[in-house]
Amino acid sequence: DEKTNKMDTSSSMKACYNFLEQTSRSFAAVIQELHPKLRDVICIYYLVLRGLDTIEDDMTINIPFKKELLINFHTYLYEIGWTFEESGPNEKDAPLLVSFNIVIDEFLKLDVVYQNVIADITKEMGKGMTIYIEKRITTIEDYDEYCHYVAGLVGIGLSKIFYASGLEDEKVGNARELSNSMGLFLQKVNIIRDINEDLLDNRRIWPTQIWSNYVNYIGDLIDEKNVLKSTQCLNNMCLNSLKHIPQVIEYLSLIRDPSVFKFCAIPQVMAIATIATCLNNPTVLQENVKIRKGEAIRLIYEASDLNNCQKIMIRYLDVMLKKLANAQPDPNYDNLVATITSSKK
Ligand code: PS7
Ligand code: MN
Ligand code: MN
Ligand code: MN
Ligand code: MN
Ligand code: MN
Repeated sequence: DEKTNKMDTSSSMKACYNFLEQTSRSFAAVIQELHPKLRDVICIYYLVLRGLDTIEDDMTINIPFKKELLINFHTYLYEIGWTFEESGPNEKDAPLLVSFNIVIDEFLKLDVVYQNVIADITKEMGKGMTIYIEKRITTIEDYDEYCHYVAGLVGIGLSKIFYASGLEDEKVGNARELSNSMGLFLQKVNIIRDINEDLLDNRRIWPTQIWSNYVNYIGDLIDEKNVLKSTQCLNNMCLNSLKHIPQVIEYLSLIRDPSVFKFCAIPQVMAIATIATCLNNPTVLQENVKIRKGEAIRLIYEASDLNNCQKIMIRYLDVMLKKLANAQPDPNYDNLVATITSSKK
């Protein structure tokens, strides 16, 4: 049945998988391994949100026009032939928007239940991105709200799709808070790891409520003369992200289908490994640190069930405790040790 499914793949769906491979190194593999009932839906869901994010990230589009595009993006999903060709030269995902009509064709072939979830999430995310064009991320509450719009909503939509496919229980479909945490953890790790590149692009995502305890200006975080304070700030950001781990484990415990489990779990264990690398690591402030290739391959192989995922989590939490034991005095030390220790239970 998997074979017939592959033979039925239209040339426009094949083009969509090509876009997926071009735009995401990490998600392409896990999406392709999904149960045939989910593979195409999630590929299209990914490409729609990637298109929206490409507009959000494009700093060459003037603000009134960008707002209009973000707010209305969900309606373009129903406009046969719609494309966008004015994306800036620095946007690596521009080809997707230039050929977006292909994604629309495939979107309109999806079951209406899936179309509705994708369009609703796109609408809410576009609205949230528009709010944060002008609104600064000042408090930790703002930070969680921004991450909800750009990643928590992705998780909420995925859970609804899993339930609609019949592969997962209604409990998953309704798990809003846990799904939100799945997205928040991934997004926060991305925001921590990308601090240098985001600041150079004039994107300020670390909340003032956190960085102002360490530096006078957000740009000072990547200035080498502030390395001690900035590393403490980095550790505070790591601490903030680690609080989502218990909910991540709880969400994973609800998942039944093995392909859905791997799809959900692999990005989360990669994120844990990334935080373990970033913690107390001043290199993060200067460049984009990555986990080693061999480590990533091992994680993909290992993250096959809940027991293994808990083992992986504990392994990395122990790595973090060891790193902290050798660290300079840090005001976050006690909180970090307490949060890490309680996550292990
Ligand atoms: C539909 C799989 C599994 C319940 C494009 C997966 C960009 C971290 O900013 O590309 O370019 O550096 O490195 C993904 C929850 C969302 C959250 C968010 C759609 C997990 C548009 C991923 C992905 C929920 C906004 C990719 C959130 O990082 O970012 C599908 C459960 C897109 C998930 C963005 C970020 C994703 C992200 P950047 P990256
Ligand atoms: Mn973005
Ligand atoms: Mn982005
Ligand atoms: Mn980026
Ligand atoms: Mn990023
Ligand atoms: Mn990225």
